Amino acid sequence: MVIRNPEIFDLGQDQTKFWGDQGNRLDWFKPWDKVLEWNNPFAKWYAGGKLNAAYNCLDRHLNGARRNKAALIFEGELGDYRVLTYQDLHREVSRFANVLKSYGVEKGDRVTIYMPMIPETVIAMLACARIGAPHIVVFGGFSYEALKDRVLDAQSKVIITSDGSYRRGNIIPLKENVDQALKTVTCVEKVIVVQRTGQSVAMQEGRDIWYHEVVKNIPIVCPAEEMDADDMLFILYTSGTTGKPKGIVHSVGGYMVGVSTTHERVFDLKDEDVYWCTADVGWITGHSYLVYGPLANGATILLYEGAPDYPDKDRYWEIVEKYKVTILYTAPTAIRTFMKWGEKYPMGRDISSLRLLGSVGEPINPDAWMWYHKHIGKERCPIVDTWWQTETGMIMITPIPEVTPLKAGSCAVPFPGVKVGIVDHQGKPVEKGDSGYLVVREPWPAMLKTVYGDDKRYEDTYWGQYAGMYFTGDEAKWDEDGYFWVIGRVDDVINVSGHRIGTAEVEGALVDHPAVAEAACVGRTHAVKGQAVFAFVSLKEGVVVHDSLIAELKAHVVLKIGSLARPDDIFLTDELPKTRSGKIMRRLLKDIAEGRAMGDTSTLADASIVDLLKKNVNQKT
Ligand code: 6R9
Repeated sequence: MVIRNPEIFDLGQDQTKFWGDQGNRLDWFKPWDKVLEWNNPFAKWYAGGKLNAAYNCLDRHLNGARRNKAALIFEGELGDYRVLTYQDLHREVSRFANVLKSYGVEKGDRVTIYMPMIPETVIAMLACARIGAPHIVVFGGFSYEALKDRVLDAQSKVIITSDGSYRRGNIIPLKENVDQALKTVTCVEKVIVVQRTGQSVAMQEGRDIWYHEVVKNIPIVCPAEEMDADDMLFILYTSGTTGKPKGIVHSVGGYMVGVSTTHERVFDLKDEDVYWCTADVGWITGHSYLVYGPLANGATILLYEGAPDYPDKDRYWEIVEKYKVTILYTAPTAIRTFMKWGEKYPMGRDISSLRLLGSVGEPINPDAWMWYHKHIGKERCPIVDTWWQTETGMIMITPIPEVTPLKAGSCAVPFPGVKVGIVDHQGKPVEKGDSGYLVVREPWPAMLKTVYGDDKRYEDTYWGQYAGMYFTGDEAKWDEDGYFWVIGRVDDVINVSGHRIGTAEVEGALVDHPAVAEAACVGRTHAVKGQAVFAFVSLKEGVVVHDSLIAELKAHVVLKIGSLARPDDIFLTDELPKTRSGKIMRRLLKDIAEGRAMGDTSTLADASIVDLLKKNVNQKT
């Protein structure tokens, strides 16, 4: 059934030969000695090679006609726009790299970027890459507490932020959040502030600097640092099963080969494309397929600052029409939102320039797939449903346009050079037609290098479940044609609108509130967001329940993490159902939250709690 193009699929056994060939797509200061040094589970890809990510995204495009090609088209929420050619972007990146150097940022120093979706954010990332300073991009929707955790864990020396960020006509006070976050932090020496919204902000003498002032008199030539292929390119924090988010470390060589290869092949990139990835740069999709992959390939990227419904619900389609976007890469939650708003919005705009559509972040339900295909792709554009993770760095399972026949709701087959499998709880491969845990069987170039500062956590979390296999935390099914259907997470991670939220993080935020004794969170199916957070909370003895308590608890989660983690429901209960050994029975709570018949309660310490919970939840919802 699957038509395989021999040129790109027939790898035989030799994965490293394939990735060795792909390595040649980049410019290297020094060629690698060995494609892969595998010291299970620690990999060194392109060992001995030297390169620079920013050089590969910019300098090498400057020799021919490409230097005048649009590298970045920026559309502001207010409708303002800017276009930077490759030459422009190269100049701005070099200039800002010199600014960072002038403040003592050296190779290996960490820099936190807490910004809106504006050109300076991309410039800042590439400037860090140019001088070999790993960046930590923190999503602008995270609270100051979440920002502080990340700054501290990475021990950042510099923060780059903006005065504020536009969101649906409102302003999010990013600089103010940075000030709050830094109250008790000592590692940060400088805060560089981009002026975006123009609102007044407090500038701390000696620490805070305006971007537009410091870039004025700085040289525009800055040589790119020669980095080992294995050096760190960036850290990106993501939620896991335990309390604190993990700093996922990606290294320069393997990551750049992985993202540029997949970006070109999966999106069937042509030189004249206008490529729009709607993900925020605060997520891995923004890193790999908005910045590094496309720019390494010399593509024209579109960067949109704002919300999809501002000023109206056709904003995305207005942008497609305005810039003649050819490739659109977005998330199922966005597609379901567009479905809810109705097809009149895309129909009112000329979106005929689109030729390829992508989906990422969570399983796409066949209904949403069909709607995307019909109303956006006009039954003409292939849809690439791409499965991957922050940790994998690059797309792992995906159709290849014009090569892999598509099935609505399936992410199809592994990318060439990637070996994934589905195993049962003993680690044995399941038969076609069955489901099990999704694993990766062999190292791949853009794989995470480690968890920042915690090699053991890296080993235990990802390679400790089944010997020699990378554990994804996802459950998937294999069909008769060998197509993969990802079902969802099997660990304590909730996927809200394509964003990973650890139940332990939300629980930690709730118990931090003085009224709360205990909390347990589960994901509940949600028509638009995929999943929503449902929290069960027991209060401390003597706490008086007042009308605004639930709202107060929700606000506390927003303060600790950000609005993306706000529980949709908080349910107060005297006790949480526990096993006799004292473990909270999450599966049971999930069944209750979903309104499902319940599973095995035989190990429950006090079965009457469940009846009570179920009755009360049903009454409430
Ligand atoms: C790229 C990204 C990773 C988790 C992953 C899985 C889910 C992502 C998916 C998908 C089904 C797809 N996921 N893409 N599930 N089909 N096409 O989203 O990274 O934020 O780390 O999330 O997202 O559950 O394990 P990240």
